[in-house]
Amino acid sequence: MSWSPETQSFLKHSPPPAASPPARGSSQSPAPKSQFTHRHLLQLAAFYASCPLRVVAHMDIDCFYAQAEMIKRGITPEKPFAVQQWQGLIAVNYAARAFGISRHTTATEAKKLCPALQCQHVATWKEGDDKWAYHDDAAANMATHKVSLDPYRKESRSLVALVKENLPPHLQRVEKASIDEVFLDLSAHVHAVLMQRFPELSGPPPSDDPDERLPMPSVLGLHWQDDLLVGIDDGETTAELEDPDWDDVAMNIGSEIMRGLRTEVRRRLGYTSSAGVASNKMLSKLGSAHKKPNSQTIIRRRAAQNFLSGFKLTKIRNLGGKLGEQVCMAFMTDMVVELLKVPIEQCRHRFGDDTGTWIYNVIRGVDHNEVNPRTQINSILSAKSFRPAINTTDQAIKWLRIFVADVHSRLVEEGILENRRRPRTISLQHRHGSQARSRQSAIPQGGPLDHETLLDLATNLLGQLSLEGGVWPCSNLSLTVSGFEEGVRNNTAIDSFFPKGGHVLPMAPPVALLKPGTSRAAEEDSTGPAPKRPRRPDGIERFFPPKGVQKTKGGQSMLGRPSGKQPGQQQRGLSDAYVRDEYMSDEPASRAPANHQQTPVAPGYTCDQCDAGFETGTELQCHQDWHFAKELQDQEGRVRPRVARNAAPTTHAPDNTSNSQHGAGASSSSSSSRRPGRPKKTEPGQGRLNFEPFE
Ligand code: TTP
Ligand code: CA
Ligand code: CA
Repeated sequence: MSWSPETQSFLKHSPPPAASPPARGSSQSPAPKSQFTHRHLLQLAAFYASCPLRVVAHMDIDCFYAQAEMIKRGITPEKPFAVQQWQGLIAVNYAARAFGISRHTTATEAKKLCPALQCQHVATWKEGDDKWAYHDDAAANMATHKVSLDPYRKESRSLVALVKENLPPHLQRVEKASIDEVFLDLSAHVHAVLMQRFPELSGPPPSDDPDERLPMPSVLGLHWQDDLLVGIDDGETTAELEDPDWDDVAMNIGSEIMRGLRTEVRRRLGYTSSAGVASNKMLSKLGSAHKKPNSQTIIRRRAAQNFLSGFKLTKIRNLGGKLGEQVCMAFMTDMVVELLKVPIEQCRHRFGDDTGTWIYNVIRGVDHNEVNPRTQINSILSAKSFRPAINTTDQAIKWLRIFVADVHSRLVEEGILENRRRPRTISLQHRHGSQARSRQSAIPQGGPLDHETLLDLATNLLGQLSLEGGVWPCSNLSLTVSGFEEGVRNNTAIDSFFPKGGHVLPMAPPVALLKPGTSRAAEEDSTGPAPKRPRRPDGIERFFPPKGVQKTKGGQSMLGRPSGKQPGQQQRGLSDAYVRDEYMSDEPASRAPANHQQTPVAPGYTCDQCDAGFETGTELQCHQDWHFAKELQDQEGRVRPRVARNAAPTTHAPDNTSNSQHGAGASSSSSSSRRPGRPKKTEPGQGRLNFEPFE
């Protein structure tokens, strides 16, 4: 829906709703009025994040991987069932949870707690295979298997497609929040239903004043069916609400929409789910986790503060990491109910005006984050942690082959064969002891992006890392393709190889092509007959970088091509975060204990905004807090160094430099050592909020 500039300005200048509506039937006000106005209604139709009638829902599938496997195998919900990864459990159904089994239980312990428990190991890629499969012996063969989450990704796609199909196309905003979750901004949909059911709302304001209050709703009570309705004070209720105002009616319509949607998910895909319906993302997410499985929780505006009072601060979205910890330390409590006593001035004094105000508001249930209707992925990662570490190039290449098969099969799902979507960048991350390094290069845009091309590019990157030494033993490798372009025609990007003079610009070609006697130009000129691909050299010679390729320096690509933004290429900014499945690493994102012969394996956590890799969920959370705080700051467009200057949570923290790495530069590198111009690492005790812009 698009609004004229006049309408937009009209919508923006909205006074907040009155604190409370005038009493019904009071002598001063014979015709009872709502606390909401005609302007609020228009804001609702236009998805205004600050609209007090806003309705946002969050839906999360119950014990997702477990249900996925159970549905596939026709196992009924009352049978205890868990999904296993190596010796740990990564999803446990509710029948098994009744025996005290959780994601922290090992498969062996779980069997003791419930001998009838059925465990299914996740599908794996077996070393040497070119397709994932369910292997009975996977748990005992961690060194030669790599987890495939393809079955769950496929289900996740069906879920998002079904949700979108079942909401009116022009009134929906769907954000895929993780592999089994979506946020929905139901505002415009709810507005349409309101107009249909309450024709008295559809006319212009009688006095032409948009700030004129609406009449009170012509309903005496609202029915919430089986939903859990969070109460205004202690206790929860499913009872009707007397004297509802329009925000309650809007929420009631939202809950009806969600009930219908969840029923459809159950009917068509077989999954039970839980949902939270509230006025914003933060509350709706807390709501969906409040009562599981197969339930939905409604948090009306008037119940928000009561609902939040019982939570620890760190349970609130974006406060689960360092920022949350700092707030708890600053005010000596982690309970929201206590933090509600802290005056706004103190919050601002400790955390700066913007962040302080945000903290003050969020614990009161105020959150104006938009539901971001991205449902497409913008990067694909395949990774493996090695215990024991690997020590040779041959071993590494075996894994690169698997990564390539994994990434390629997902590229096919993204439409690579039809040139619907195509990534621009490939990167290889490597871990040796505590040192993490990565190399990336552009993906040539002409010609097919097949296994062989991907393997050449990946092997080339490994070669570049090898040249620097310090590669073995290697404890983790991961391959990422990112920066997807939409609707790439077969040869569209080939044009970009030809500068005005008609010379071919080289783009990180496979190493083999740079061996003496091979013609790079002939190979890349896919407008002519395809030349026969030269034999790939074996052994270490593969790892020497092409002639003329140097490490990135001063914005120049490794091939001397400027790595800046290319014409027509979209610059990737912080707001362009892509949707990525939560648990894409080979290891359980948890806490799942390692098997008895092996030391625990650090899960590979990757930031969905900048590709930075982390070993633990806490590190990732802390890093994401940094993004979040910076985004807040950027939104304000102001810079107020208070707590710390230029502080970033890790050396991976994104800045302009790392964003530009996602550009079309032919090749670039990054490592965990600090580079000039990068933000300094936080000192112990130093805060991390408020930033100066990066030059
Ligand atoms: P969750 O939604 O966190 O959990 P769940 O769906 O299993 O259970 P719940 O009913 O409480 O929502 O995660 C979704 C899937 O992601 C989960 O089924 C398995 C995977 N996962 C991991 O592999 N490791 C983890 O640490 C977590 C939290 C999830
Ligand atoms: Ca879930
Ligand atoms: Ca989830």
